[in-house]
Amino acid sequence: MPIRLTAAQQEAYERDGFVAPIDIFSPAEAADIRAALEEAERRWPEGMAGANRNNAHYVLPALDAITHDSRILDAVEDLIGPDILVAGTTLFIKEPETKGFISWHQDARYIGLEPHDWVTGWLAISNVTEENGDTYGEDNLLTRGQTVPDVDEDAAVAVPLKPGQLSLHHPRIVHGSGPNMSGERRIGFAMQSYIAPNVEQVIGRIWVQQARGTDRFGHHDTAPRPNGAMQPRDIQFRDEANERLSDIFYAGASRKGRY
Ligand SMILES: O=C(O)CCC(=O)C(=O)O
Repeated sequence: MPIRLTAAQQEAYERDGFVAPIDIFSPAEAADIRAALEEAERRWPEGMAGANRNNAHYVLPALDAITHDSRILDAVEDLIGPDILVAGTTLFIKEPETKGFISWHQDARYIGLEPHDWVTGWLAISNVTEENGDTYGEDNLLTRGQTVPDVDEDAAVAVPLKPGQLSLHHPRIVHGSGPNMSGERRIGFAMQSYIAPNVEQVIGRIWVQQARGTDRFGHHDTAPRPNGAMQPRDIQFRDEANERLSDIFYAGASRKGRY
């Protein structure tokens, strides 16, 4: 018996490679999360921009709390079992009427986590709607050439989410999103990813946090939890973690991008 997902949701994940929407945070909790995030963006604009949107859970307790929220972990446990590590997070923020988009891709193609006993959680912090658009070009927010060509867009499924709702997707599901044509910010927080302890990083090294259960494999280094908002020691650690991430994302590439 699943503990958080319904049997139908679990079947949907097995059939489709994703399950959404999953109700996690109440509208009031989601509003508090958004307020904490936007307060941090106001106080530390540089610290929350560009590559610093990777692994911001190492420097912001509000994001750390989401990553370790038992309701999310219950849903993740239904898919990958009771021993759960968090390998990283990314804030995907698209400002109103901007061109940034995410081309069709599979996370498993570039993240280096093998085998695929892992799942990505994507939490909507704002409304997420189809108005996020459809064009492709130079403003790809992905790090490098991960685009899957010739995707049959007629077979694509829109996944609108309300603030506080979660989607869970499999490492091999092809997914993406268009530019934000709306007048509202589009804010998502990806827990990228929740991995079972047997999963190895085959391109480089990573730090992980133990989210639940036990790790009998010890493949990775252990990351600390934040001591407060934007503490210098935590910032230094996040920067080191993001350096390692950049080495993984750009392994073999002749130039590095912005993320
Ligand atoms: O924010 C998006 O639309 C894409 C997110 C994504 O690619 C991911 O979470 O793996």
